[in-house]
Amino acid sequence: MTRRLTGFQPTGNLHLGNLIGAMRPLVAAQDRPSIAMIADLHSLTMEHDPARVRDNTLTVATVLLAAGVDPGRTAIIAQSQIPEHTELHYLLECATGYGEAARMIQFKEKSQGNTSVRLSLLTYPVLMAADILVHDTGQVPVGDDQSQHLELARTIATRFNARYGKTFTVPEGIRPESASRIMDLADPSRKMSKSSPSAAGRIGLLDPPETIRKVIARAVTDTAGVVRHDRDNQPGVTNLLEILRACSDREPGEFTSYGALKREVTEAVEAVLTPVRARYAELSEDPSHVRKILAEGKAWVQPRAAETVRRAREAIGLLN
Ligand code: AQP
Repeated sequence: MTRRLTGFQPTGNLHLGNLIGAMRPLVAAQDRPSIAMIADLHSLTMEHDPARVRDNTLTVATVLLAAGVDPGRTAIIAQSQIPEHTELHYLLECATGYGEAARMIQFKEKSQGNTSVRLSLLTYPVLMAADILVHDTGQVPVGDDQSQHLELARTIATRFNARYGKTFTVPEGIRPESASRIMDLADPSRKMSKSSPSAAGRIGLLDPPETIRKVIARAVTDTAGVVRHDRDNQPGVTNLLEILRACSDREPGEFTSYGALKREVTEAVEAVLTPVRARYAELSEDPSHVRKILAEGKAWVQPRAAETVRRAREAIGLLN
């Protein structure tokens, strides 16, 4: 059956968007072989605090478990602990043009106005291609911001196969439903994001209930005064309706005021996050358990990754 890979950067501030858009679909698809990869190497492409990357890596693994990812069915791995990712990265760089990497929109956006751009930011999409190809991944859930990178991964795989012989599975992107894109509560034109400097628009998965209540109470709405699902004209209200739908698993009813809508959203979000928080607290009591899960995930997927690298080395002309 087609293998699926979902990545999470350990950049802190995991939010409701990560849960609804990525963790829940991962849990829902656990009848298929899946890998949840914590992309710690990717988080080194921008200014970073070493201790935080390490802590955040364990936090993401713990939150994945708390959200219901079953390590018996989904391998949870830390990217850097499987050196085959970086070995394949180099081989793929030898099949990628400089121009291909430099024209990635995310590279342009993240490097713009930045005086010290890391070389790894340029080559990030090639590492992402290695992450996907090394595990013979058939499906990658991608949002709009990653679709160009997935296209590059497909191009590199296809080119490598054509030039050096069939080596890689060419992956397909699968689109999350548009409804699963959760927007920032303070600025609903942007997606809810870990790296947004302001926490005003973010519902943190581990935030206390009171903080979440306040963030929802202050969510930007509009002056229309009616609760309608209208993404173009009422993006804030529509986002709240989408959150409600995702958290209560039913179509929202009628609301007479924005206050009433926000109260119901708060309750629904709390109902979803309370068990995640409780499970997270339990798991945090024994950090060695989470490290063991990562070690088991590594042991599970590494033989296949090593075999892919062996094939790629052979094909490109290296001694095995
Ligand atoms: N707002 C969102 N709504 C739905 N899904 C989302 N995801 C991210 N934001 C939303 C999904 O969460 C997974 C992990 O994302 P990531 O760690 O790769 O980071 P990202 O996609 O770059 O978005 P973030 O979490 O907001 O981080 P920053 O701010 O660092 O860019 C992915 O499957 C993603 O689609």
